[in-house]
Amino acid sequence: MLTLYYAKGSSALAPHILLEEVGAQYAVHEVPIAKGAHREPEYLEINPKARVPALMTPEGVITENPAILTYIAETHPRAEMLPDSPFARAEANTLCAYLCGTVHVAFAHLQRGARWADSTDAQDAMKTKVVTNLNDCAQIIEDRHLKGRWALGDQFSLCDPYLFFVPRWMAKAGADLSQFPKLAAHHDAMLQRPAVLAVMAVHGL
Ligand SMILES: N[C@@H](CCC(=O)N[C@@H](CS)C(=O)NCC(=O)O)C(=O)O
Repeated sequence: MLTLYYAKGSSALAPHILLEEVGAQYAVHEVPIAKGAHREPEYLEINPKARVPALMTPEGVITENPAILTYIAETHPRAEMLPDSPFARAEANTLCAYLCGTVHVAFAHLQRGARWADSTDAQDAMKTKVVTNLNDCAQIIEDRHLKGRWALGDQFSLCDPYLFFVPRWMAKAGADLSQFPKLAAHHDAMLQRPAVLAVMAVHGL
């Protein structure tokens, strides 16, 4: 049995959607980060980084969205959430790594600037760059990574629930999604999927 540790509305939504999409047997455990539950000793034993998501598996805990998404895809091969060819897999990895290491971090400068600077002036300066940085990321995704109706083309994959977050991050930051028609269409297509709607309801979205 898998257990997903999640906070409502957090990026844990991505693996949560993927678990639903692949028909996994799983449980969820809410970690309300707004109440600081991710910093409590019980959760730090699960993930000492004090972040969600984390996925408890029979072999141990996995953290970091790209690793969690890949694990779910690889343990449910019949759902075909990872492409077969090494090159297409590398493209999937590239997008997930970009979302994790660049886009999510660019968004985090909006509310989590204290991770990088103590001075409020510096934190405010970081906030002023968030929309520009997210727009730059969105342009790269629009031009290079979004290959069709779904991220990798015609086939829904592990990238799609993660990519779903980009418009959400942009909206929270006040960026204008209408400049990115492919990303906007992807977001609309995600909202047509029963698994996405079911998981969003659990997250109160
Ligand atoms: N690189 C991590 C980022 C996880 C992350 O930053 N999660 C946020 C929620 S979306 C979090 O736990 N924030 C709590 C905090 O910053 O204190 C991943 O991809 O899983």
